[in-house]
Amino acid sequence: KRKNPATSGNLNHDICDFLSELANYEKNVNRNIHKYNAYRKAASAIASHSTRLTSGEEARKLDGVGQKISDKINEFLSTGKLQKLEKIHSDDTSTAVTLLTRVSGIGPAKAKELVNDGIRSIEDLESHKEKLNHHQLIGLKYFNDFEVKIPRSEIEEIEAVLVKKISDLDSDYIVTICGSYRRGKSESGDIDALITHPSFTSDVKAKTKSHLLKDVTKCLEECGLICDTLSHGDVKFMGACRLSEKHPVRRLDIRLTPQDQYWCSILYFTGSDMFNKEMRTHALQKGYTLNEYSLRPLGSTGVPGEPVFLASEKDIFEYIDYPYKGPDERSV
Ligand code: DCP
Ligand code: MG
Ligand code: MN
Repeated sequence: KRKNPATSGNLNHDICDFLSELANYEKNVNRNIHKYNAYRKAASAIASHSTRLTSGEEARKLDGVGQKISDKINEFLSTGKLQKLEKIHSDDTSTAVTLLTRVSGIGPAKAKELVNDGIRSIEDLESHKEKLNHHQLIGLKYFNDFEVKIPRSEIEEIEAVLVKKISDLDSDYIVTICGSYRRGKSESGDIDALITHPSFTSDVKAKTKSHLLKDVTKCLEECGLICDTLSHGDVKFMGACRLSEKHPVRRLDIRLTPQDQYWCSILYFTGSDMFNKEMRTHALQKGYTLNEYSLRPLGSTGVPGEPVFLASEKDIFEYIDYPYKGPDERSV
């Protein structure tokens, strides 16, 4: 039986760490999403392995670990380091690109562009703010705060404020904190709030209901929880919040979902992203297409039909014949 990494220690965390670092390098520096996914898949399989790996060959037996990664594990186990990583660390351009992508709103392409312009540090960014858009400026302003993980207890407090303020506004709203918090993690990178309201269904244009999200963000701004906005659309808010002056500023994402798409949204927004990927692949094998909005059967020509009616998250698993996993079993 697989151990749940959300609740138990990972005996191979050093191996997972170097695989994650290689994954980020592939994403941010080489912009190779395939390799990024391959390293992450291997890291996640190894993270849920219940014993300490003693060789690459042993790791090779796990789903997602191929020969190249197996060789790297052998090198790491015998020398305590990795030539490939040593080389990456000694490369100034890679180091600078990796650093700049840690700023919220700066992606791999923008980071490369900045490095090409001679910008290599956070201090350099501070003196070239004209190169940054609104989101990136807020990312820079809270660079240190956003890097700090959010303890579960603090999200519980933020959840209480969100639920109280939003239900005072209109008791018909339903608020659910998703993301790693819903998966039971003891700390999270940000707060992912999903809201729905009975007056918003998929047959009405999001534009005509965008006040539902605006009213919420306005109210949370007025009570001092939201302190900055990165972006604000009809159904998606990205911003920053803080419980008090004494707390770090935290990243807050809020999504407004039509009521009839609630179960697919909650499944999507709970993740993990790799779990979603796996589940969508499984759905396709069973003749369904699954996304954050709906589950639809694929006809013989591959054209999606009407969304199936769902009354729970469990229904989605049942339709595609996928063994049910509770949120705390979805961190892989
Ligand atoms: N998501 C996804 N694919 C992506 C990004 C996100 O499926 N490329 C979904 C699954 C995630 C959820 O959205 O769990 C929230 O995204 P986050 O980036 O906030 O990730 P987590 O909440 O899982 O982790 P963290 O603690 O880092 O916030
Ligand atoms: Mg999150
Ligand atoms: Mn998020």
